[in-house]
Amino acid sequence: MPTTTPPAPPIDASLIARLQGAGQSHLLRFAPTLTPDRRAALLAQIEGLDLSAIPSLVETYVKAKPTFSLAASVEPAPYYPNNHASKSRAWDRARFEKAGQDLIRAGRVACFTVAGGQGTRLGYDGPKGCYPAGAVSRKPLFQLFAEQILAHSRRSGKDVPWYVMTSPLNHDATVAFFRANDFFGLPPSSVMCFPQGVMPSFDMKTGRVLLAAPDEIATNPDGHGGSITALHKSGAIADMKRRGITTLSYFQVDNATVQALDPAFLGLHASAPDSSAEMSSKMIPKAYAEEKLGLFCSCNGRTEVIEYSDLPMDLQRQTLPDGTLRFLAGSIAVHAMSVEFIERLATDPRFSLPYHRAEKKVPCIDPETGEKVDPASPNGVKLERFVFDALPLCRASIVYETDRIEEFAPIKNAAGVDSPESCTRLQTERAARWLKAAGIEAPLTSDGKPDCTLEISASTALCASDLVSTDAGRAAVTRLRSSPIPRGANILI
Ligand code: UD2
Repeated sequence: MPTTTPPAPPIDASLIARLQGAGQSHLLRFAPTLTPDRRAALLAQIEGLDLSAIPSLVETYVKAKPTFSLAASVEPAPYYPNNHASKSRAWDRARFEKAGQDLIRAGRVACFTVAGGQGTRLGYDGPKGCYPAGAVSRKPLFQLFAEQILAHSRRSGKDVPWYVMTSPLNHDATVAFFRANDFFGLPPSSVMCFPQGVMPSFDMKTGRVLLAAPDEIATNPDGHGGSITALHKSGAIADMKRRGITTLSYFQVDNATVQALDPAFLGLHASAPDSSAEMSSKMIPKAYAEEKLGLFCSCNGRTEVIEYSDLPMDLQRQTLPDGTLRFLAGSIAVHAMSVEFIERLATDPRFSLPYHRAEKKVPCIDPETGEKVDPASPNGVKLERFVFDALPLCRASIVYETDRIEEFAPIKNAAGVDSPESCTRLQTERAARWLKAAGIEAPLTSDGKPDCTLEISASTALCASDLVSTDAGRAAVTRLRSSPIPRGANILI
């Protein structure tokens, strides 16, 4: 007997009405031509949209370009200087380092990596965490972080759980990568990957949601600010509470030299007198006024990050009498966050972070003809939320200065600034600096830069002092003493 596919059930009239009300009826244009399965998938995707919010999003962010309004009072945010003996603000490093170590030893700290970005600038086909970033070893970014987490876990005698936020676009590939690499030696039960939410991408001219295919809405990850909701929805917060985790060490997947856990920073976050222990941040001094880093500012008395594109350039160029930039504190997107703070925000029905608008090229189909469109110039608007917009929601928030060579070697672009090449150079400079402090000289070029490529594994040292204070560090230094580093060498230490 010939079998026939049963006709797809009619589309719910209330959905049709809601789509009409939101100006998005075109999303069903191809529904009659779809197989029941594909039609069901499209309808599920449409049901996942907050249709009632779309008209105002379109008016505010797509058809208009919201302008940034500067607070009445904008001052540079105060910060704890890297040099704890600094005259500007001395602080007791040993005390706060111990407080941070105690938190890690008590099993209260977990790492949290945001890895849901699309990595379009790098042009790498895969989750960015899989990118081979080790200067010598070519270890992937995920492995560089995993090895730090493992080293901290071994030293503290406590598992440090690791939460990794992916996006629906790279989740399966990320999980497969961890599995294929046996979680880089971490207990699989200590690694939790969960996808963030998505936003529909909009047609820049009409405000209509773009279709990626007749049966699929074009979407984009909802920004690292989506992490607050995703941590809650995914069950990650519940998991943290079960494990007794109180504090998250937040960092981006693109920074090869980030300190996955920094005891001094965690200690300041948890117990500095001016910290609410809700959300704290690390900064590096900007190298020059135009450097593209968000800036820590104190706006009407509250610490905030203002994107470099929003803070007027005349303010960014202001200098102090000694010539340093007045607005110096650039964000490297490293935060400490309390689990309680995230849960409080995520479960508050009034909680919402602002959207930021970006014009992008979004491949799609023509909603009239169904023909593929591969735009040569931006045709779409993507809306994202930024996690640092949660800073003003803290009761108080502190900023801690770190050192660029010690922990900021991001991979963002295929070449030039923040590229694999600059990341390799920075890893080498950091390794040469650590070795020098331990009495080992790397060969130098005439301009004083290392004339070799170096990488120090986290299992050898997590910081410069480990090279003289741990067995693994001392053994590495002894080996290098007996066979000095040749010019042009590639050495994994
Ligand atoms: C970010 C900061 C910038 C500075 C810089 C330091 C913003 C807007 N700007 O610039 O001020 O601190 O980093 O390196 O954040 N991600 C997700 N989901 C998303 C989008 C991004 O997980 O939906 C992750 C992404 O995988 C990456 C990180 O967030 O780890 C940064 O994303 P980006 O590349 O959009 O930010 P970037 O480099 O422009």
